Amino acid sequence: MVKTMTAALKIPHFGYCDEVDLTQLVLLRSELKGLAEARGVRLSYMPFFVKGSHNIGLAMDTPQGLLVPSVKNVQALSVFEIAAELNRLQALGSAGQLGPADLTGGTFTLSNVGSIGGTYAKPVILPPEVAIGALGKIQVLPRFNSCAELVKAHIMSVSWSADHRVIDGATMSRFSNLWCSYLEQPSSMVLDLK
Ligand code: CAO
Repeated sequence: MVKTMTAALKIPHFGYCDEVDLTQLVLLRSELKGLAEARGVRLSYMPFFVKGSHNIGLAMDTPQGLLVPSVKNVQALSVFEIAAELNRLQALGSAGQLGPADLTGGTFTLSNVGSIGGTYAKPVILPPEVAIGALGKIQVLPRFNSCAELVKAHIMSVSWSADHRVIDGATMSRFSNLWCSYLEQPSSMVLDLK
């Protein structure tokens, strides 16, 4: 952690925050959670957040401190397979048994600090990666829908950091909009799933 975070300080960080309405995803997960459990896998929200085209590193709070194992080639895995892989990494992390194969090769990191608490963060990039996202706690908050009606919404904030030598603000904004749109309308994710 000392070596990588010191190296990270050389990166000019660009920060970008937004909120995502997870109301439909909360409903979808509640429908799928029992099905996954019947097949021996605990399904949290992370497998939905992770589903992209990368080796997604997951910041993990373990008895040995911060570790970042990665789920490899998430584009080729189903949400269920990502959940199973995350369960495996979490079990190894808790037992202090994560090895070099799991701890190397990440291309993008997500830090779900919201599983402990907090709304916004200023995540530090894990070199040689060029971007990272921190996820806040999912909160039930009042929001207006497209018909200007007040509704109960499940809101999560996301805080991205990007290496401004490689990624500009507009690119980060377009990426964030796309990521949020998949999670706000999880049925659209199903259409593109492989
Ligand atoms: N908001 C609300 N609830 C959340 C949540 C969030 N952002 N994230 C997780 N939860 C819920 C889960 O859904 C789960 O509830 P259920 O029992 O209903 O499924 C419960 O909290 C526990 O989830 P979990 O933490 O075991 O699993 P996960 O897949 O969501 O997260 C992991 C896995 C490894 C990312 C997480 O355990 C962890 O270690 N987080 C800390 C990361 C960290 O330390 N970041 C800082 C890095 S900089 O030092």
